[in-house]
Amino acid sequence: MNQLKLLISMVFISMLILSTNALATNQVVKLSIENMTCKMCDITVRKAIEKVDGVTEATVDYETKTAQVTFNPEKTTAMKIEEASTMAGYPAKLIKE
Ligand SMILES: [Cu+2]
Repeated sequence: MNQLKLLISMVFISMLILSTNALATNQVVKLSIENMTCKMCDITVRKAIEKVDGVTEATVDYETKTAQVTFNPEKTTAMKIEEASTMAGYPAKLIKE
């Protein structure tokens, strides 16, 4: 009986690991964005970030001067996303959490 329980929990744990790995293909980072002076700026920043190959989702918040970006770490890096925003005129910095 105990062995059965052990087996079930092992199967459960391996399933959990597999599903975590599937989710881990995408990474989410938060960036602080400088130079945004009006509501139009967040659209410009979002478009610049979305152009980066590997970015799947970007939301830019003008009020808090931050961006939340979801990307595939196999295709791009947080640094490239920072660069894209910076090149568009809005210096971005990764917020470490
Ligand atoms: Cu603006």
